Amino acid sequence: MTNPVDAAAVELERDAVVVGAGFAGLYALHVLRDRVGLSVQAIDQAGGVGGVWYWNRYPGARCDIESCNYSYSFSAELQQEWQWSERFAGQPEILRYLEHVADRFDLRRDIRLGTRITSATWDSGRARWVVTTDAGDRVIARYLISGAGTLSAAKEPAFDGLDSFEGQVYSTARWPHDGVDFTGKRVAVIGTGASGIQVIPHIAAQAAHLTVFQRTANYATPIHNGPMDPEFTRLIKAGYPGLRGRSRDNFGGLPYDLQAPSALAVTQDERRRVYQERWDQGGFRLSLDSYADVFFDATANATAAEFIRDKIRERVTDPATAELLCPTDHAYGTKRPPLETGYYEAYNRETVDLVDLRACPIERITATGIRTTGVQGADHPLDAIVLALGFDALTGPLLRMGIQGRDGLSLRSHWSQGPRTYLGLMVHGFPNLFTITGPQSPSVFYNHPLAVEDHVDWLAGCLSHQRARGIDSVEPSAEAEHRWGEHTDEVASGLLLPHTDSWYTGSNVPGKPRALLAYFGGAPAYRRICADVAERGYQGLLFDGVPAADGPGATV
Ligand code: NA7
Repeated sequence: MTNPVDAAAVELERDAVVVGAGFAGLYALHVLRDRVGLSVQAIDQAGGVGGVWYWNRYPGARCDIESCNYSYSFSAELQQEWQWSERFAGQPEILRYLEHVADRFDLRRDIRLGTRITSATWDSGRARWVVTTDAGDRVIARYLISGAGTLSAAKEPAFDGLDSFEGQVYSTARWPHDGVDFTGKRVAVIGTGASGIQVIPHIAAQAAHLTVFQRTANYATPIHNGPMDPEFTRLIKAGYPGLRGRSRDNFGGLPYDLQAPSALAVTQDERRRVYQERWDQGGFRLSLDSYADVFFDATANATAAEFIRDKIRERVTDPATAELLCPTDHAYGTKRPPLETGYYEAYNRETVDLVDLRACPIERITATGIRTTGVQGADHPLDAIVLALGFDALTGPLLRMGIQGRDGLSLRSHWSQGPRTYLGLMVHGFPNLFTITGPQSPSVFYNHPLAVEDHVDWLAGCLSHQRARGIDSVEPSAEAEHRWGEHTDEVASGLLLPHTDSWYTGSNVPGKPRALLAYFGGAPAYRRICADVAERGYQGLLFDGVPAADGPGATV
C-alpha cells in the first residue's frame, strides 16, 4: 500500500479543507478562517459559488422558505444592506446573494472552483486528511469540513435507451447556464416533486406540447410569492434579532407560532378555517403551522390531506386528471410538501397531458420519445426530456466523495446499513471530519442557513477548545454514536414520515438503506443538546483517543 502522504505529490497544506461553496461552505470558510484563525481551502466542483443555487437554474427554481428567513443571520450589516426583491426569492437572486457574501467577506481567495474531490483519506500517522482532487493534486489538512449539502447529489437516471434519444435531455439539477428555449417543442417532464412542480408551469407556457410523467402525485400548495413591500422590509430589518431568535426557538427554524396540538380536538369548521387561513398565507404555513398531530396521527393527517385534495379538484378542470393529481398513497407532509404557483392550472391547458406511470410505466426511451407499457401504453414523440428525479439526499454527497477514515475504513461501509453519526456532525472512526447539516442532524427539517450557522458555530467552539489544549484529533466514541442513532430512531418512532417512500428515508434511491436521514427532535431541543455536550467538556468525544469528559455522550 502506498503512503497516502507522499511528500513529493503534496501541493498544499492547510489547517482545514472545506468541501463546497454554498451556504455551509461559505460560512464555514468565514468562521474558521476569520474567527478561529485557521488556514482554510474551500473546494467546489461548480464553476461559481452558490452550491445548489449554482446548479438548480431551471425556470421557476425558487426557495420554499421566505428569504428574510432563508438567509444568514450572523452579520447584522449583511442583513441590513441586502434587499430581497421578492418574498420567496428565485434562484438568480439567491445566487446573487451568495456571490455578494463571498465578495463581502473576501472569501473567494480561498475557494477553488471547478475542482471535484475524488478521495479523502485519514492518515493516522500524521493526524491529517489527504484530499485528492480531479485536478490530480492533493491538499493535506488537519480538519475535513463537509459543506457538501443535503440535496446536491442528483439521482442518476436509469431509463433503458436514454442514450439513444435523439432530442435534448435536461436535468433540473444541472440546468444549462444559457437557459433553454422550448418554443415549438414537444417536451416531457419526468418527476413531480418540488423541482418538477416548479418547472412544469413554465414549460407548459412555452412548449408546443408538454407531457408530464407522474409516478406519485404530490400535495402541492400555493407559495403565494410576491414583491417585497417596502414597509414589510423596513419592519423585518428593524426586527431581525427578534425574528432570528424566534426562528431558533421554533421546531423548523421559522418564526411561526406554536402549532395547536390536535386537528382532532376542534370542529370540522374550525379545522377548515385554520387550513384555509394557512393556505392563504402560503409557504410552509399549512404544513408546519397548523396542527402538530398531522405529523403523528393518520386520522388528523387525513383531514389536511382531504382539504388539499378538494383544492386540487377545484383547480383542475378535467375530473379524471384531477383525480390522478390527488395523492392517496401517502400521508400529507411525509414527503417535503412542494410549493407552487399555477401548477395545477397548467393541466387545464389543451397542450398539457398527464401520464400516470403507475398505470403505464416507462418501458424505455427510444430515439424519438418515451415508450410506456401497460393497458394505456403508448409511444410519446418528443423533442426534449426534462428529468426532475430528485437527489440521493444527505448521505449521497458525503459517500460520493470517497472518504476513508482510520485503518482504511470507508464511510460507505461504515454506513452500509444507514448513517451512523454523533449529533449528525461527526463519525466514529473518522477523526476530524465534520459534516455540516449532516445526516441525523435536524438539517432538512431546520431552516438551512440557521442550521448551518448553528453547526459551524458549535464546530468553531469545539476546534478552539481542542487547539487551546494541543489536541490533534477528535472523534466521537462508538458508544456516543450508537446512543445518538438510538435517540434519532426513538424520536422518529411515532411519526408517519418513516412509512412513506421519499428522499427523507432514502427510499427514493434503489438499493439505499432505509432510514430516516434527519433528526426530527426539532431545532430547540437539538440546540440544547449540542450546547450541553460542549458545556460538559465535549461529552461523547474522544480527544486524541481519550474520552474528553466523563459520561457516555449526549443525553436527552
Ligand atoms: P423529489 O421530491 O425527490 O421528486 C422526484 C420526483 O421524481 C418524484 O416525483 C419521483 O417519483 C420522480 N421519480 C424519481 N425517479 C423516478 C423514476 N425512475 N421514474 C419516474 N419518476 C421518478 O425531488 P425534487 O428535486 O423535486 O425535490 C427535492 C427537494 O429539493 C425538495 O423536496 C425541496 O426541498 C428542494 P416518486 O415520488 O419517487 O414516485
